[in-house]
Amino acid sequence: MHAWPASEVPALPGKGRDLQIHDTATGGPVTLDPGPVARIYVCGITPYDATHMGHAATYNAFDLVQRVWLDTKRQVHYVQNVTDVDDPLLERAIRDGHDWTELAERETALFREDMTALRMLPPQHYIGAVEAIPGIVPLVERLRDAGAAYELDGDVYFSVEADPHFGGVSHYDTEVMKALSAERGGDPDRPGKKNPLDPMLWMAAREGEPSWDGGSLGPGRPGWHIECVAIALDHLGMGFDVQGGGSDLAFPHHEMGASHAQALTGEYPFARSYVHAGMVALNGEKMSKSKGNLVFVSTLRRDGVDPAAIRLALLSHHYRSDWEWTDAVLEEARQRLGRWRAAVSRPDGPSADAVVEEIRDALANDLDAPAALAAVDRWAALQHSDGGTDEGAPGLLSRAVDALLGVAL
Ligand code: 5CA
Ligand code: ZN
Repeated sequence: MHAWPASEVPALPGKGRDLQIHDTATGGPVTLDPGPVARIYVCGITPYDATHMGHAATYNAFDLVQRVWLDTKRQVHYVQNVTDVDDPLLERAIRDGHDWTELAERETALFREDMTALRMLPPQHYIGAVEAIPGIVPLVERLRDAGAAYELDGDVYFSVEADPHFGGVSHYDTEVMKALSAERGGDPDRPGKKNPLDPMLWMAAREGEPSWDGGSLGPGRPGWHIECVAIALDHLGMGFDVQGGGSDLAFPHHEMGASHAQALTGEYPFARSYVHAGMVALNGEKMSKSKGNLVFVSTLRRDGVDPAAIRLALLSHHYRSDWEWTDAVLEEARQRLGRWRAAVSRPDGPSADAVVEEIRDALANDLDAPAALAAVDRWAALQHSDGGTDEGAPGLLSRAVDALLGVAL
């Protein structure tokens, strides 16, 4: 699949910072130490509805990770998937009487537009589950042949016991895992499974559902976790720097993905860090397509809201906190954008050199975007009260806000 166009990232004077970030697997901060090419996999959307503010907040967090890396003059190798065949997508298509491929294509196209408008950096590889199927089948066959997977009425399940590190991403106990598995696409109560937590790798063709050639597995379609594993191994390999997504993906998705890959390769770890963004709520409940309590990026754009204001609204919350989307959050972001734009539109101003360092320090410290905004706020307030004589300052500040926060002033 094609991704979306990249907005340019201005180079800044001085030196970027190494990123320290909270890793779910170790439960604490880690200083990432990527090579000259940093590798990141971020789980993409299941395209059965438009991009909501929760999605946007999660992609914003991983966009910041990349901007910090780019500021250290590293290259970034970024891979993202699109779960363009899965139960919720098929169910929605049937409910609304749409063709599931058309629904997926339409919503993916809208997602690209939203990401472009928000100045999110595009992945180098944007891969759909359907196009990944030829790569998924041999992985499932290998797991089965190695005894790490088994058949149940034609479906193929992964055996969680095949990975000695199973549990090492989320660290949840078995009861919590079972509950989350039932909630998030698993089937812990299906009779005949070796372990209730075992996730499906390959689902045998069902009447009336799409299916693909599965070689020795028979016709069917892939399970959810193996999709991301196949795409990540194909384009990044083992031991990539960051596996990212919202906190609802820590278990089962990222736990199972890590175990699939570790069982397949015998290597550890799948990812060197697992980074999870908090959940955005609306009216007290997690924003979710299945619940329908959503504020869409595209609706706000259609209503004339500046995407830069949407982005500032996302940045005003720490990525790891759970927060609530409200009109007041957006209004505050609009006002901030207005103050910042007025401040950089003057030909000179207070020196911005220290502000650039403050933004860098804030982001390097577990992506503390609110602290970065506060630093820019202070500069803008000084500009509005005292002004300044540094002719390069407004330009430098705009470039820093663009390069490090993805906001065009
Ligand atoms: N296709 C899978 C990942 S392989 C999937 O989870 N798709 S999704 O469309 O449901 O979610 C896309 C991303 O948005 C995931 O990282 C998910 O954790 C994140 N996300 C979903 N809802 C919210 C929310 N309310 N707040 C923050 N992030 C969210
Ligand atoms: Zn995924």
